Amino acid sequence: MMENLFAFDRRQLALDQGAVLLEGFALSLDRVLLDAVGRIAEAAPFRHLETPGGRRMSVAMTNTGRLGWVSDRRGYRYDEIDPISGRPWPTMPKAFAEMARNAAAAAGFDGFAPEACLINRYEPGTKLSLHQDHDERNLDQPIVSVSLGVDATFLWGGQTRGDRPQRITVQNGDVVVWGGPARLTFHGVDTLADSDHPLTVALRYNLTFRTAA
Ligand code: MD3
Ligand code: FE
Repeated sequence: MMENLFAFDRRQLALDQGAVLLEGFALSLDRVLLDAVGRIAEAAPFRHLETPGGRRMSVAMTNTGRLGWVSDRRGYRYDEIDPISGRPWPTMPKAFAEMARNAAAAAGFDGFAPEACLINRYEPGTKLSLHQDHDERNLDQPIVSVSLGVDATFLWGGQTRGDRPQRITVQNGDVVVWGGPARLTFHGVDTLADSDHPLTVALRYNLTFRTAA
């Protein structure tokens, strides 16, 4: 009985073909995930990557897992080595991989085994412009994204850059699974507003789990 308390208002919303919002799916793990992010960032600090065009990204990033997503003047790619430390990325915590696998399964993608978890950190004023995630070789595998801290507005367009994006608010603990026909959808995050969250104060974190190889 007690374990079902508050479960009634957790919606599972189909945002699009292949895109499912699992409201609050990671809520009971929020502290565990944020504590782990803190430990990961001690070994692999958040940094503002340079785009191939030479611009500094406003989102700060780090990674955990066998592979990490990096960007520099040479392009975007997955790498086993953190270019700052010269060492492998911190090992992906079991709780991360298990949560991502369970979320993917809840959205209809069984057997998801993430190799990379990109961790994005947003402060007020940070945004992520519309883009596609196509640096992964196996596009049959979904991407699982977990929002932590301050609310944000996801933008997701269509299959071409010009499609007018739809907007949806994502909150601490929300998980979105993007797969199948939604896998190459253009998406981004609107400018983060000034806000206050009990666990992260002004910040938002997003974890994206991917199979990269
Ligand atoms: C839709 N991150 O790291 S996650 C990214 O909130 C990224 O930090 C955003 O986009 C963030 O690449 C949004 C939502 C997301 C992730 C992957 C997708 C949406 C997606 C892949 C295909 C379609
Ligand atoms: Fe993306």
